[in-house]
Amino acid sequence: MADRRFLVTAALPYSNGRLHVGHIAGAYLPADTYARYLRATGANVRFICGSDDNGVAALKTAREQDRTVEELTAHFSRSQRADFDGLNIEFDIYGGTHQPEFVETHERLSQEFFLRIYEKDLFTKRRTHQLYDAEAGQFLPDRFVRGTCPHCSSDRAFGDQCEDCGRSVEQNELIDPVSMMTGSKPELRETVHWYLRLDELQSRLASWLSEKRDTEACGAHWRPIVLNQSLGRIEAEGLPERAMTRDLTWGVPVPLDDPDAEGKSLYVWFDAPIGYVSFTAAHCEKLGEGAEAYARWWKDPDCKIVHFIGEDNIVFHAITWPAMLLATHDSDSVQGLSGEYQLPHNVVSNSFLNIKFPGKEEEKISKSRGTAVWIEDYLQTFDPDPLRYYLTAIAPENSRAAFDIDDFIARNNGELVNAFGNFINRTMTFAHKYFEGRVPEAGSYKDIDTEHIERCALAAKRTAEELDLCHFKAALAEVMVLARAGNGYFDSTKPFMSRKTDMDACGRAIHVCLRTARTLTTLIAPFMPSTAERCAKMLNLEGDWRRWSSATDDLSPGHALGEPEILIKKLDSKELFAD
Ligand code: B3M
Ligand code: ZN
Repeated sequence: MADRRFLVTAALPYSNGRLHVGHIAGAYLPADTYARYLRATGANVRFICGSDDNGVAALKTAREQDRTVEELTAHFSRSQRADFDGLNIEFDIYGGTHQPEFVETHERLSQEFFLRIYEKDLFTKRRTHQLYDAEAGQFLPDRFVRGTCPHCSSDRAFGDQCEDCGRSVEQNELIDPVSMMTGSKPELRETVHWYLRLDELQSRLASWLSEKRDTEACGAHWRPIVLNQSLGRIEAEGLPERAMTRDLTWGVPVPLDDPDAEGKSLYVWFDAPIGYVSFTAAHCEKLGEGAEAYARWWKDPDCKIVHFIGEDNIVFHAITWPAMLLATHDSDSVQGLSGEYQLPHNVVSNSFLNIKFPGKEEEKISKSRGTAVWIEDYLQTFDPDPLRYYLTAIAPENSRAAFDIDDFIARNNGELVNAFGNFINRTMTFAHKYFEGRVPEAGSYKDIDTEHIERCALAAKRTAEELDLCHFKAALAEVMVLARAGNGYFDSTKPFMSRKTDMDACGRAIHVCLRTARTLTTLIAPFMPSTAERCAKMLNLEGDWRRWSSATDDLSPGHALGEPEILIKKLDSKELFAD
């Protein structure tokens, strides 16, 4: 098979807080599931993530918590990484745009990127007026200023975006702006910034995005929410120039030999996506390939780049970032020629996740109101897989969904324990009890057996088709259909009866059940990796059992099985919120 290559990324979390279930459902879990699946199909995959350390978010939290921004971001970059580890979200590299190990390569690549666009004449230098806090002696970019939203009149709007309606806001449009530094009323002062000529790039972007409406032609399924938001934005308002620099000293310094560039950094949304590139470079370096080997992943049309993000990041990944990539091209080719930065093959976005506590109404996840389930807390009591299962089963793929605590417990104890766990356990215990822990002979299959074996193959095929389209929820449902079919087969063939009257029939049924368990092991692996490992151990599978094409392999009669153990435990909701 030709070398199929994929570069998979998950949005870089701001390193100024902890991670909750909404973050995981939004970008990280689907990305991990996808990377695991691609690997199982034999593809060559790099899975990249790391912390977004620059910009105002971290600076503001550091001020509030009276810590240095370096210390704060190092702390959260580490703790978020531990959360991912605990959930078996396995990146090839976890970088950090301002972490000591990565900052040098990151700054170099970000500055090269900026200069490349500068040379292409796609920045406009502009003298503008921006909000300035005279008491603090500094400009107030982005979230350093708060006010009333010009679109929806909410008072939870900041200098970049409104928390309530989600629309982007220019700081000069804010009504009654207040400085987040001192609480004072800011004044307007003159400053200079570099604006990306999105207007110049707009028509190429629009035609590139429009092609994505045709799944057949572009070979990827772009979710409607991504296309509607990005194309909708272009069609409704056109693309104005956007400032890509800020009056801040925390970040990547603007690499221009110009007195106006002094004390300025690149806008965090300019350098953050370049983090995907610089962490790829750091990984190549780590492997001894040299940093420049990143080009093999980023500038080669044979490698497919897939970004996983949450809905609030759509415009940045489907418009601004592709615009930046296009802006570096020599050619007019929309996708980019070999040797030029490739545009994403897909941008996969989920909607937000709400939360529903027992006895309460569904509500938004909010840090300040304490309505979140933190990963750190969850992992203190539970295994990662029940959460991975639930967040995929309810994935907010096309609309909002809610993490409902009662439903989480009910689905674990109902679907996972009853359908999946029960099937594996009854099969394993039966084989141990009546076949000395070995795979019995199949003899010759009857119709019911052949039909069931065909169902296993069909499940493998359907699950793969859904995963190829990034329909994770539907893919997991296919796996569960097979688990239920396994129980149905067990019930209909009644090995518990035939063992008294017809040992051949009994052996055949258990053989087919063990084969089904073998298939389920491979199919569940991208979703629930540690459960799959335990299944593989119980079945005593050797070799690359995660390989998708091996899912329907038969088991040899006489093959010795491992020790049976309870695969999935029942959960009690009290454990989750015993505070
Ligand atoms: N840190 C925003 C966020 O966490 C941002 C993502 C960057 S991806 C390049 O919502
Ligand atoms: Zn608003």
